[in-house]
Amino acid sequence: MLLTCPLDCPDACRLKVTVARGEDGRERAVKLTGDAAHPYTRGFACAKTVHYPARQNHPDRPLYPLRRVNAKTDAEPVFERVTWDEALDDIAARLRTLLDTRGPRSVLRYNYAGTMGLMEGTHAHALWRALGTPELDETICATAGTAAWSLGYGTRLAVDPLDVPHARLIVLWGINSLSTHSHLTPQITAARKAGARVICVDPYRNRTAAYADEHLKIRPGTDAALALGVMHELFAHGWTDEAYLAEATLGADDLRAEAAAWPPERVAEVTGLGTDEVRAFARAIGTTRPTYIRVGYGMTRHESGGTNLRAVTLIPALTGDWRHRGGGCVLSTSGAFKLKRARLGGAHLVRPGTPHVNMNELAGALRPEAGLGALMVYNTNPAVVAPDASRVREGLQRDDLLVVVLEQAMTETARLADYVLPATTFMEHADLYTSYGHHWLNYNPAALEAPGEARPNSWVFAQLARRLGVTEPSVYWTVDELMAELLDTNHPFLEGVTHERLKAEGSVRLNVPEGFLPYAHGAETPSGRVQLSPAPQYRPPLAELNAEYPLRLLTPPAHHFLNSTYGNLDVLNRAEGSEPHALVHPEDAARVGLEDGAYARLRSEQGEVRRRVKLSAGVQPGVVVVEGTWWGLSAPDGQSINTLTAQTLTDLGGGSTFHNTRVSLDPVSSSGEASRTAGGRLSAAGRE
Ligand SMILES: Nc1nc2c(c(=O)[nH]1)N[C@H]1C(S)=C(S)[C@@H](COP(=O)(O)OP(=O)(O)OC[C@H]3O[C@@H](n4cnc5c(=O)[nH]c(N)nc54)[C@H](O)[C@@H]3O)O[C@H]1N2
Ligand SMILES: Nc1nc2c(c(=O)[nH]1)N[C@H]1C(S)=C(S)[C@@H](COP(=O)(O)OP(=O)(O)OC[C@H]3O[C@@H](n4cnc5c(=O)[nH]c(N)nc54)[C@H](O)[C@@H]3O)O[C@H]1N2
Ligand code: SF4
Ligand SMILES: [Mo]
Repeated sequence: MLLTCPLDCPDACRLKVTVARGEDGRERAVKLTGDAAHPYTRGFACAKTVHYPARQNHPDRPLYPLRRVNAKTDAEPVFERVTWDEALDDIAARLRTLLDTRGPRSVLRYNYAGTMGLMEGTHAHALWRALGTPELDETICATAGTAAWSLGYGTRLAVDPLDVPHARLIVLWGINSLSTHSHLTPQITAARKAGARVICVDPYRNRTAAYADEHLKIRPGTDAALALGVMHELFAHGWTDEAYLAEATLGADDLRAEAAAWPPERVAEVTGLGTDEVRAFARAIGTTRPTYIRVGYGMTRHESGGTNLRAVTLIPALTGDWRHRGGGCVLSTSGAFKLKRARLGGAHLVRPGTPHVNMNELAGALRPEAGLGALMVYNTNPAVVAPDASRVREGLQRDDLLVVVLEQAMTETARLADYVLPATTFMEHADLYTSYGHHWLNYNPAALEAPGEARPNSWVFAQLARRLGVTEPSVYWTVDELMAELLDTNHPFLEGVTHERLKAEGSVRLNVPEGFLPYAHGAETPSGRVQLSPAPQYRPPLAELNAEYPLRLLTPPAHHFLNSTYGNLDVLNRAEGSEPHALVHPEDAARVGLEDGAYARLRSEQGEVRRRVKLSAGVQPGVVVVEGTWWGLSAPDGQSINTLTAQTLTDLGGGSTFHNTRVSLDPVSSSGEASRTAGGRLSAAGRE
């Protein structure tokens, strides 16, 4: 069968899933590859999702509603199996009491993009909005980038990824695309075969840097300086497209004035690059048409991350690359999915004055004085992925806080729950999927019977809604009703993209024109032009490095993980080196007497972890890289890397700053316990 991958990844692949009937008569997924007929998936699934069947059939997967019977502060959780009615009646009663006595402020939904499904992801919020609980600002990943993009361009539109082979220069800037957007690689390779050069801008030699023709090993957080330096050269050498600037932009003079202050020498000083490197980079961009710049979220995860990204994304407005097929800049294709979203997720139910909680500030929201009585967690694993994770865990452990976790896996968040409610996977529920890396809209039917008593989020929330007396109809919509609503639009991009076709074909290309040039004549901003002013300005990090914290920690995604989704699979943990490693430059290691393979203590203002050191000349001196949000259970000290990260927000969009932590590094005398294998251990009572 063919299904779309639901994970938080730009590729939204079409997957070919092979099923086999087990001895119990139930069909299970046994093998997974990519659909060879899909023009973007091109027959391969990534190194991680080929193992999805093992995750779905994992022996520790929760299959029945579970109630915690021991204290949440005990090291090993003990759960007992209860019926759905027992669980739902008790949860609904406790929510009712909180809503009546302490008001909707006392209940918080906490969710992210564990599934990108519009039904099981976004629309699941409708119940909470009908109840008037606080709005969760979903800022952990993309909002700094989104806010930055919208200042310049309005909606996030993008070059068609199938047009990348037209580009003659490809700049991969703050994106480890070979790992995190792997289906872009065949497109880049095609461009390269046709003569394109590939440059990667990243503080360390990741897989993408190793693949590229050139790697600019930039100092973290300094991209605005490099972008302004490129602009300096574009203006100075007359490499700007004056016709485009006049027709399609506003504020070029402002940008010209700011860029004038950034000659290559100054850029080199700030970014750590060589003056000649900066000059050559600017020349390449200035003199190669089309230039395609693919940005990721990496450079946004800093205090000035929004501005840094905005500076980079404005470069093609100067070169006029937006007029050339395959040229321009891409953050996300998501703006092309012009669905009717007014009632998606109950957006129309949000009342004025509803309090907001920024999801990056969960640790703060869980402090007793913040007044929360219940946390409803779905599609996310905050005990591992949220900043300041040890405080998040302390909060989840409060005995006066009801923690309900809807999950497919016995995650560390689930292990801290009062109730674990077993969730279905994308093969077991129907849903609709957009993409942020291509232009296909996708539909999955419920292809496999759910094991045990696993249920979709939408089923659980409809059951709770009934018990809470909610009458708002959108809370009870089926997938078909949601699809009908979303497709009820006359936007040309959705012309011919019908319910019937989605069900019959599974993946339907938006009606985006062939050779789409999204900003060739302007942008979807209030003025209709690309907005270049106010000119972005470089700001050094507020938290400067000092004697106590001399190093900057980056914590980017791992090749074999998808955030924490695969952290319980031994095969993928092994592929990543069996335990998390800290990549350290030999000079930094020598300074404190650390050798390759030794254990080190990394300490930040938030906490400390123990990690095995891997020496690497591919890292900037002064920078430490720990790839992957490993489960704490797989780390030598049981801690998530987010024990070190802070709730600090970005300049735009209230985003996360995961690559901006200052740390110290010291040897530890004992080697630490041997790495443990992840996989939540269920008590006997919890298992069938
Ligand atoms: N294999 C794999 N794929 C994934 C994921 C995964 O966990 N694993 N996660 C998915 C998700 S949710 C997302 S959001 C995307 C994220 O995918 P990306 O956008 O690729 O990841 P980022 O964390 O944003 O980091 C990208 C790169 O930015 C670099 N970087 C950090 N700071 C700076 C800086 O100041 N300047 C510059 N120029 N570069 C910097 C990092 O070193 C890193 O190599 O990937 C998705 N795909
Ligand atoms: N240090 C550091 N931390 C980071 C990052 C980083 O680069 N560095 N990256 C950040 C980024 S970009 C992101 S997007 C976040 C991601 O963090 P999360 O959104 O928490 O993503 P995952 O860790 O993949 O966990 C998703 C969970 O959702 C569950 N799930 C999936 N589908 C369903 C479903 O249908 N129903 C239910 N009930 N559950 C489901 C999965 O089983 C899984 O446990 O992490 C952030 N954290
Ligand atoms: S995680 Fe991304 S690359 Fe891997 S199968 Fe899913 S959509 Fe494709
Ligand atoms: Mo993300």
